Amino acid sequence: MLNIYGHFLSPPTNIVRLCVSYLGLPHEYIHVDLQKGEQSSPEYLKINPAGRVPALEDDGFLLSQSSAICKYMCGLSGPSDFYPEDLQSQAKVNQWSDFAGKHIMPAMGRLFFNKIVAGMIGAEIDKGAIKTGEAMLARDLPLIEDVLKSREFLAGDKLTLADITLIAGLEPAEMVQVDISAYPSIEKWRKTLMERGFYQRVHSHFAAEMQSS
Ligand SMILES: N[C@@H](CCC(=O)N[C@@H](CS)C(=O)NCC(=O)O)C(=O)O
Repeated sequence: MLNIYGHFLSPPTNIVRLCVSYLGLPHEYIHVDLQKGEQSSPEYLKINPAGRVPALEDDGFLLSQSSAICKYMCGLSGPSDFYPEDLQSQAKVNQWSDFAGKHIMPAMGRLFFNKIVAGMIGAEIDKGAIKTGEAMLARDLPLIEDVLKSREFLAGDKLTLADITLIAGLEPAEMVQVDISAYPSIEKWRKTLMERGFYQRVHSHFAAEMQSS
């Protein structure tokens, strides 16, 4: 049984939750309360010495970093279109997953931290970081829009880990006033994915857990 540690406001956690849901692997999800500092508790530091979520425990085997966790779970699940075995197909999935994880997610992270989290934890709002995040999105979302205009999914004609990474990265859009409707192909792709069972089994939308906690 896999134990997945995370927090619902953490996009990297949500990549892992969406991935395990898509793969249908039996697991237990354990909430780590970041606001209470549980990530720095001696118990949690034994699971992830970096003091961050997400983390995974598989019968004593410990792993962190959302991308590494997802690829490990894909390995457990076996070869599939979601994370293909063919070298070049897999490389393309990695390319787009990295693009989403290393460009879109940090851009959204700048907006999310400064527009939402800073207020929650009493940190100073960095307006420069908000501008940088917006500029990063203005540079990269048009490219993704062009890609999704020409094909159904980010890395080709099949849903892959790249789509999961992007959808998790874009989840806070409404909360941070990023207008996805300016990108009709992204909007259509996103709506279709959010209606699917694997997504709905995790949550109806980003931060849905906030309303019930
Ligand atoms: N690159 C890591 C990012 C992990 C990360 O930064 N997690 C944040 C939440 S989004 C965290 O745990 N922060 C708690 C802290 O820094 O104390 C991944 O993809 O897993």
